[in-house]
Amino acid sequence: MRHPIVMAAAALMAAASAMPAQAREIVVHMKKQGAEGAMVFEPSFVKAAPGDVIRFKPTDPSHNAETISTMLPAGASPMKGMMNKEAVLTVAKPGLYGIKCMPHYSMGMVALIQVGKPAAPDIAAARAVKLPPFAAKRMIVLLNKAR
Ligand SMILES: [Cu+2]
Repeated sequence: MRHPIVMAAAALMAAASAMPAQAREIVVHMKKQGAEGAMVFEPSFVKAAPGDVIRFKPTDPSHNAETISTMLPAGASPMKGMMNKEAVLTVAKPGLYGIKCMPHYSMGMVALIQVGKPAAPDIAAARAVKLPPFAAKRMIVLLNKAR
């Protein structure tokens, strides 16, 4: 019979390897004016890992952050932040999460969260999603960064 301490150590190591890596917190600012123009999320493109937490901060007033229902990984929970409040999105599922600010959606205030490594069909599906013209223009630039 193996020594009980050795067995306990082996069990601990097995448990540790089954746990996900430490989740990160990523801050995205909601701004009236940023490096990419007026009404922006900054950064507007985020690479995250499953389980990471994205915090959308009301750095400037009159914004919110919410998921774009047509640009969300299968099985991912939608999120709708309140105006002028921090919105928190835990990205549990891998894939592409489209984010919009409702008041400035038509002005192109969108962001893209890439979680894990997106599959080519997922990128193609996101490209096919219809958005308001200014939002579509910015989203295409963000989708070009997804890989
Ligand atoms: Cu806004």
